[in-house]
Amino acid sequence: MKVGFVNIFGKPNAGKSTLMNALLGEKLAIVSPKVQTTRHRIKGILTTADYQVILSDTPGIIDPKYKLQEKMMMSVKSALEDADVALLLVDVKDNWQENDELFASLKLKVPSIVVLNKLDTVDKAKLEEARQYFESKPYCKKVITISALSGINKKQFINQILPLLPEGEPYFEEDQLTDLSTRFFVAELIREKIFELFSDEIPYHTTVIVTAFQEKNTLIKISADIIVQRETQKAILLGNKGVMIKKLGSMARVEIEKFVDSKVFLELFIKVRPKWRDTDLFLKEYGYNG
Ligand code: GDP
Ligand code: K
Ligand code: MG
Repeated sequence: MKVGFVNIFGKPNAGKSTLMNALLGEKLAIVSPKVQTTRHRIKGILTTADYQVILSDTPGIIDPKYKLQEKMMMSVKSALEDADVALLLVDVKDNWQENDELFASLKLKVPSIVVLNKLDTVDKAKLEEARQYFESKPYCKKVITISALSGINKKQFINQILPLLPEGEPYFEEDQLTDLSTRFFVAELIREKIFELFSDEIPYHTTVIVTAFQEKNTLIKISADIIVQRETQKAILLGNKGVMIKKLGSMARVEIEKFVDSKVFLELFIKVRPKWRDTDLFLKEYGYNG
């Protein structure tokens, strides 16, 4: 069977996480209109009788400004190194040349497919022009055009990748969807709601860690810590008389219940950890290993 690692790269907001979820038919990667929502490399595994495709969603490629971002870019680097095929995702209405320069700078050693995303936002002529632009680039084996948001033809999409994958034995059991824990995804869903509810810098100064996960009869009891850098950020997250944290809790609970397919009791605590984004010990504790 065809077996291989297919890693998704691109600028922030190209739609990497949306594509990953569309291919898996399951929401593994959180999505937001804000850049740097994705902080980890997230694997999603597609297995049939004919193939096992191990997809990786990665953080958008940026110039790191603090240690957390350095760790994020290390996870991109490791994904670059173990890919069998690279999917280079482009928001088709974004500047093509900037994307080209980024891809050229990656010095890819594996076959690469340029995926032009958000075709719903441009006309046919523009899309064709973009296709021709990227087809002429040395790193580009082929161009695929999609709208990850409107839904993609999964079979057609995978069929374009399979010829580029090696033959081999599967790495994962056929029913395994990901290599990360349920606790990780629960924390991510809470983080997604923080991106939705709070503007400005709050989401970027915040991380979430699940501290307890207990199944009790028909209910799952989950506790999570929300880590911020300053008391003022804690006050914003709490809101007047705790109104914001309550709202966050109920929005996150709805998403988590869908994910774990069970009723959930969710308890959130806010903790202040000055400079956690720049402290190796904290980054490690919160699961940012690069
Ligand atoms: P990432 O940063 O590359 O992971 O991008 P996300 O998957 O988080 O998506 C960034 C934004 O683009 C979100 O608001 C998505 O809903 C939006 N988006 C993703 N794919 C499409 C698409 O095909 N069409 C349109 N119009 N928007 C999209
Ligand atoms: K995003
Ligand atoms: Mg993402």
